[in-house]
Amino acid sequence: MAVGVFDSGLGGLTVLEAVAKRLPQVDFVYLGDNAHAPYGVRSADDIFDLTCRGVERLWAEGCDLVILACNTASAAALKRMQETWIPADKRVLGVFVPMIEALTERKWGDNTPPREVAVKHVALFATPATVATRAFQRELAFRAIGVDVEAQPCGGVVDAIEAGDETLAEALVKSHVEALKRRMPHPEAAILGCTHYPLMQAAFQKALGPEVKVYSQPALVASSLDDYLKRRPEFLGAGSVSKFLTTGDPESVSVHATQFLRHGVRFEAA
Ligand code: DGN
Repeated sequence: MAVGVFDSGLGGLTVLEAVAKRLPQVDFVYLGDNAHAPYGVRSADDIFDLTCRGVERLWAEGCDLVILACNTASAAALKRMQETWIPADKRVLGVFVPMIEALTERKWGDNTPPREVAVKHVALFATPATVATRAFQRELAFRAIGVDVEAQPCGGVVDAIEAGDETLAEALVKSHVEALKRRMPHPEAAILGCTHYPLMQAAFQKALGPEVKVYSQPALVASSLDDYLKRRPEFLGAGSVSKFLTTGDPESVSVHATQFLRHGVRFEAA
């Protein structure tokens, strides 16, 4: 049985690369909803509908477990999907919980009551839609008390990365970090809550300063999935297949993805 990885576009490839490297014995099917990207500026209802459609497409590929690599989808749609829509024989996991578990030094599935943790001031960088949901703060409150989260909507960064304009992306990161620091001058930790930001991790670290611990998703999601699959051996396969689907134009998405990852990827029409 393959594991599905869903994203609004190409950013989730950063997560796919990390999970495929960590779990070479698992088959993955990636679906990028390029026809409707970016999600970061859409309404919550819209994001819910598009994400459900994408997840259904991955179920049709035999992926009974789907990871929402997209933070915007995880923040705006996952809770509602879990409460109202996902059938009992399927699982859909998001990307916030692995970061929160790392931040609060909890193990996967530790559901004990919230407790004090070492980190008290956390900066969250994400798309405007993700920030607006406050989903990160809600998930954190289940696990930790006494943590102050300051969230910075990072408008423009995804578009600059997608356009391959590294200079603009760096300038935007610097100005978003400065804006955040005016409200929280000394964060101890920073969460990069968007699929694209791992590509700008060095710029975030430089602007934040060396004393700030930066949490980036791909490796944390990979390690959390590794823990989860230890209890679900039915997902272990030949590990040779990664299939790439897109709702957009496969030719141009393949070209774009190859530039994004700096190695060849071939997408098929979803
Ligand atoms: N994949 C989105 C996220 O992680 O928030 C970023 C791209 C977008 O749709 N805005």
